[in-house]
Amino acid sequence: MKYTLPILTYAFDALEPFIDTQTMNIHYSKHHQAYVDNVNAALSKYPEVAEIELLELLKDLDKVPADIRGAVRNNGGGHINHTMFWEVMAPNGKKEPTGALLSEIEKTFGTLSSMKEQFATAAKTRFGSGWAWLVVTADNELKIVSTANQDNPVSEGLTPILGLDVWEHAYYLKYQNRRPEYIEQWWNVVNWDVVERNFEAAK
Ligand code: MN3
Repeated sequence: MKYTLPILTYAFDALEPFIDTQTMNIHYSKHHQAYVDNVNAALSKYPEVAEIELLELLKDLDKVPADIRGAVRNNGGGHINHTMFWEVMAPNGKKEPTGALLSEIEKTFGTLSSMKEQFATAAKTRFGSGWAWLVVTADNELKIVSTANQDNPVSEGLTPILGLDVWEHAYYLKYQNRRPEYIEQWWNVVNWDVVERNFEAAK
């Protein structure tokens, strides 16, 4: 058992009313746990590959034997993606970016609200299951991208600093088919302290 669920620093009901208790509970205890269990099971077949950090494997999936590559991509990605997702949310986090990150957002997108709008568009238009991301490129620039399934931007040479899960399991119990409303409400629980820290680490 190499990988385990990360410790949640807040209770399942802490993000109410924006993210409901039941969704948090099932999402963390069932969905994320399944990604952890499945990536551990896949990697157990290749102890020498299991020695390599998951993030390094996702950066270069060719390092992963073909018969477990899909399992590592999907479940390893699921583990890494959800770990970031829990971290970038908090009940009483910093509500807006400031400092270097805000400057960079304004330089790239004009305004914070224009960045949020572009991010929301990426999240809304991701067909089926996937994620929207704010990433830092290899040229140290901010960019908004979306990925399918549990793909992580590191596989494309990008460093994510903020990620939003738009799989239906992330919002359906509360928002049903209203993904745009979920996206809009989600900004209320984003913890910009952590996004700023991710930005500093990515540069
Ligand atoms: Mn999810």
